[in-house]
Amino acid sequence: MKQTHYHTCNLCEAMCGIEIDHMGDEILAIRGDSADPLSRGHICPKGVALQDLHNDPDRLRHPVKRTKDGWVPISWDEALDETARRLHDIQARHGKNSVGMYLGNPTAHNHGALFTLLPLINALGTRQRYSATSADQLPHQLATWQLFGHQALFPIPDIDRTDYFMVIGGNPMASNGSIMTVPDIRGRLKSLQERGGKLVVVDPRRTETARLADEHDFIRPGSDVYLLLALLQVMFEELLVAPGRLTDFLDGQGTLARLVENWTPEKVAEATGMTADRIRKLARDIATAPRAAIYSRVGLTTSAHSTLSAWLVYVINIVTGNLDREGGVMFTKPAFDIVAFGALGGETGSFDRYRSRVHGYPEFGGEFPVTTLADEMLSPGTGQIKAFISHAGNPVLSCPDGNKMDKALSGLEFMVSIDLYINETTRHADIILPPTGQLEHAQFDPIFQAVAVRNVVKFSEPLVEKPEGSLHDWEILLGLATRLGRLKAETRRERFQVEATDRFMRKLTDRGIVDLGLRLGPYGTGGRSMAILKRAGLRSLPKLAWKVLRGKHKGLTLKKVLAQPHGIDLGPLQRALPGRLYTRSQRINLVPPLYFRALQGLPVPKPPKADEMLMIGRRHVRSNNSWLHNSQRLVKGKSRCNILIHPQDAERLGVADGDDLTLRSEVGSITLPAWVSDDIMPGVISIPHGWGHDRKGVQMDVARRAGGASINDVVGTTRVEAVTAMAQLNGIPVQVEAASAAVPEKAAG
Ligand SMILES: Nc1nc2c(c(=O)[nH]1)N[C@H]1C(S)=C(S)[C@@H](COP(=O)(O)OP(=O)(O)OC[C@H]3O[C@@H](n4cnc5c(=O)[nH]c(N)nc54)[C@H](O)[C@@H]3O)O[C@H]1N2
Ligand SMILES: Nc1nc2c(c(=O)[nH]1)N[C@H]1C(S)=C(S)[C@@H](COP(=O)(O)OP(=O)(O)OC[C@H]3O[C@@H](n4cnc5c(=O)[nH]c(N)nc54)[C@H](O)[C@@H]3O)O[C@H]1N2
Ligand code: SF4
Ligand SMILES: [Mo]
Repeated sequence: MKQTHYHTCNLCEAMCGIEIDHMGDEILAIRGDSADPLSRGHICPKGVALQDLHNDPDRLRHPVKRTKDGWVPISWDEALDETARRLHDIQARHGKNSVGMYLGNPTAHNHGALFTLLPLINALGTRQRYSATSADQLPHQLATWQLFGHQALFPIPDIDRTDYFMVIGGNPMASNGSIMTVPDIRGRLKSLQERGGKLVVVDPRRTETARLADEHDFIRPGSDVYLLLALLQVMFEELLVAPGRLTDFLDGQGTLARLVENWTPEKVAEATGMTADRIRKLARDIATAPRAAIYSRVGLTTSAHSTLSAWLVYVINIVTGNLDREGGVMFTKPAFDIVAFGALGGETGSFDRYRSRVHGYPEFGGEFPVTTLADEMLSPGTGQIKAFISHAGNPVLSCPDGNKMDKALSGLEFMVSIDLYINETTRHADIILPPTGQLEHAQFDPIFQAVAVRNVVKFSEPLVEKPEGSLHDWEILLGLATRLGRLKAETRRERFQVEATDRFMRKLTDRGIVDLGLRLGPYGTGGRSMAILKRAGLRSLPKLAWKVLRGKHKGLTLKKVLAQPHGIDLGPLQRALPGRLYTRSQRINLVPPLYFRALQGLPVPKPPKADEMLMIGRRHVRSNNSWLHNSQRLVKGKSRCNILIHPQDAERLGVADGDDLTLRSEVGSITLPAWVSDDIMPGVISIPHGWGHDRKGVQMDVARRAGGASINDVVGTTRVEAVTAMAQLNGIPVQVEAASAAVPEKAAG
């Protein structure tokens, strides 16, 4: 019998509600759910392709082990036991830090995994932790921690009420928003313009978002920091700085004014590729708009000087009085308040408490930057990574210098991947532990509900029962944590603790944690329990949990959320300051010392070198990082993995549209066809990341044939951001030539 199921797509951050017609396990159709209060029926092609993931014959359905004769299926007990034993053995011989762990992007989309990471991290006790954060949003998190006291307290553009929306280094029309959960961005931007508001885009490419914009400025990759400093200089000089009610809890205005004093538009114009007049106009427009939201994303945070740039964008929002203002950038009030829970666990943020072994890079939030991951595996000595865990990540394609990463992974003593596929990264694993697929587990989004442009809450049941003999991500992570814990426990007390945590989590399950979080959250009525937690810390949670869950509750509970399968609208963003601040003083210091120092070290802007080509990335609505290329529906047609290049540059290089170009850097070279168009700045080329699946051993049939190459084979690991050592993935200098003219690599050496 045909049934309809409501779900939330978890492929990107937009949290679109979807409506699935199905007969048991057979999916008949996937549409946007028009009753979803946030996405209002919006869906993109990836949402429809969830059925391809669900049915993909290449998706692993049971644990596999690599042997001389290839991959063989093994039982869960065997797989988990052996994994724990190997990890424990390596740590016993080489110390705790000999096991490395990397968490990829989908970890953030999987509530079960998020909830069970802590026991595994505790059981491992390694400092060799990594994640996609340092190839993505680290500078935003550093800035929110420094300014607002919490690494997850992000100001979100109040896009539905703003009059002036500036996007700098983001392309939400392709990405569907990031650290800004905003399904149906097109509709929302249209409404902005219909009510007389303006969309302004600053990007080296005329992107899909720029095409809708009222104004678009090309900017030279990596020069945003100079533009932002000049915007502030104009604002101070022309007395446009007006923080309004924020002044009551704001420090450092005088320092900031002095710091930006010399960064005049004239000084930065050539380096940015924008005129001084234009920069002045932008500063005045932002400052005089009744309500403005300046928003930046990966084009800024993965470029040169990303630490400073990310901070300056927030600073501009603050000094123009747009922080915590309706129509400006605001904080959410999420039903499951991960910000508050993070604080209970002491996870408000940290930086440079200790440094990495090989390059001395600073820790951030308990992790080292991915720019040193391969070197930590390759460089011998105490603390060398000998064993590795990858969870929902594909560092061979997503981290700088994929070939080095390949080499590093192939030299490990042991590797385990918790992943759905045998891909570029997991092919190096000894054991792969595949979790349930996207429609086989429940869906709740503690992270993305906390960064959405409206306060909403929703919990989706799985489409189908968990298939016999499969495990959810959280069960795998907990299974590993418990087994490791058992092997490590030395005292009776420690053994008791391991079993108690295991029992607690299995009894509670992912649903219990959601329920608990909702009851303790701002719409629950767990005020007293929350106060106890605040005093006693998260350690008291197990004791408190059952009391909270079994008690009578007037406020929000999981049951109430489940009764609304389309989700519950909790209203527009609301003012929250200064109460929401986590800084000790409950004030905002505009210029924390870290940024003061970083600014002293900022080099003077340089005009572009003649003939220098800078490579930037590109996202497309039919793709998602490295892992959705096994859906025929999404990859069909002409390959999108090509080199967008300006006609002037194409002419200089003697290539026409479709001809092959070879890119070279100090670490590698790739060849791809040219896409000649003036949608890109002269001197800049743009290529999407995450392609090139024909590496030996990849078992993704459609992806293998989809063509393309990985740009991270050209991006090296030495170009790191000065403060955090996070990856620079945009604005990479490369040599470009017609493939016909390229000297083969060997002969060139
Ligand atoms: N050059 C360049 N490089 C980039 C970027 C760029 O713009 N340019 N972007 C960077 C950014 S922003 C990011 S976030 C990273 C992403 O980098 P990664 O997170 O390392 O890579 P993904 O391509 O997202 O790979 C996700 C993996 O998770 C698996 N997976 C999917 N769902 C699940 C699940 O529910 N559970 C488990 N266990 N596994 C699952 C998939 O099979 C796949 O192997 O790439 C970064 N790299
Ligand atoms: N369809 C799709 N959606 C996705 C993803 C995907 O791969 N595909 N990935 C998801 C992930 S993990 C993330 S983090 C988000 C990212 O979300 P976004 O940040 O919106 O992603 P991008 O489309 O890469 O946008 C970055 C923009 O920065 C521009 N840019 C590059 N260098 C510079 C620079 O130096 N200065 C300025 N001003 N601009 C620059 C690029 O041209 C590009 O338009 O998207 C998420 N959503
Ligand atoms: S925009 Fe597409 S991929 Fe993102 S949540 Fe919506 S349907 Fe899923
Ligand atoms: Mo990302």
